[in-house]
Amino acid sequence: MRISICCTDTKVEPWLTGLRAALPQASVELWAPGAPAADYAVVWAPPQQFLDEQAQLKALFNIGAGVDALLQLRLPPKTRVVRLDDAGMSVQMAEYVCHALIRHFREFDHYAADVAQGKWSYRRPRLRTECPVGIMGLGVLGQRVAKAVAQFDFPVLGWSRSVKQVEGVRCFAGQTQLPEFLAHSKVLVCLLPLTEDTRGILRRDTLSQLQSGGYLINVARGAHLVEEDLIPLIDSGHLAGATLDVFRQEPLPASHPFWAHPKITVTPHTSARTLRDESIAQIVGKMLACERGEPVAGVVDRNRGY
Ligand code: NDP
Ligand code: OXD
Repeated sequence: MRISICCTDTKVEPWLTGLRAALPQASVELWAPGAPAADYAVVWAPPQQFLDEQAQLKALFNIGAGVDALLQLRLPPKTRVVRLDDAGMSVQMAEYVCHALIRHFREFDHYAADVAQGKWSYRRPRLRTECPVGIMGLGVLGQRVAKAVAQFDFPVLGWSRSVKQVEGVRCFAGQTQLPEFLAHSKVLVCLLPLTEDTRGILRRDTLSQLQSGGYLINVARGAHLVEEDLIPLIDSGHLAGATLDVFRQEPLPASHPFWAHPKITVTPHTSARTLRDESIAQIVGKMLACERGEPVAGVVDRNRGY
């Protein structure tokens, strides 16, 4: 079995060492132009030349959950595209979202500001029943986040493409149920894949449908949000603020108004990092399953876009 690694913006040596150690019988090499044809590839943001040269691949393993950037490239038509399926990301995502939610709900930023001035002050406790959390995307990450949020007794709503039943979650599906889902949500968490259907889904008319005093947590992709629409909604008081981990342009340009806005928290696309050892174990397991002709989880449906 021949495996090619082609990852840009990533330290590749540890992936090479890890894959070689896990598959001693395979030939694992870093790709270079003109390299021999491989059976499988492990990729992150590969150049088009790689895909053009490696048209015979049985499967491409993306070392992330989102495949929006990969699907923009011209892919070999018969190659399966496989994404990471959790691999240690869902617990990180649950931590991140719960942290952002609780920091907002318990007004910890206000307490920090008071304490910084030496003030011992109290705020009126808020009711969880008045803070329903709507999660857009009930996939691997969205369901894990829903479970974590529900453990803090917030009412949880979820929205997906297909109809779902998830314990403890009031589920909505499809475009027709989007207005009802938004109208019943106060905190909105975006965990959708970026597709033609979801690009720009967080915009003035959708965010305006959230309950007044709403809060946005975007941990999916920057292009879900129409960035120009956010600050006016916050400054008008309709939204109380936002926590954003992803941006249309990353790194977020130094002049971007999100950096300085007092009600926007920015983090550098770090809510759920790819964990190398877990990911290598998952990818190797899937390669071996492919060799045995068995089905694997996380195969991307190119028509759906995720
Ligand atoms: P999944 O594919 O498991 O889940 C996607 C969910 O979105 C599914 O519930 C799906 O519905 C729903 N969905 C897709 N299209 C629509 C639509 N048009 N309308 C309504 N619902 C829709 O993905 P993951 O949970 O693994 O990951 C989600 C995204 O999170 C990734 O694509 C990536 O962009 C982002 N991400 C961000 C990270 C970060 O560090 N910031 C880290 C990892 C991922 P259905 O169930 O019906 O198919
Ligand atoms: C991913 C990401 O998609 O890190 O895995 O954004």
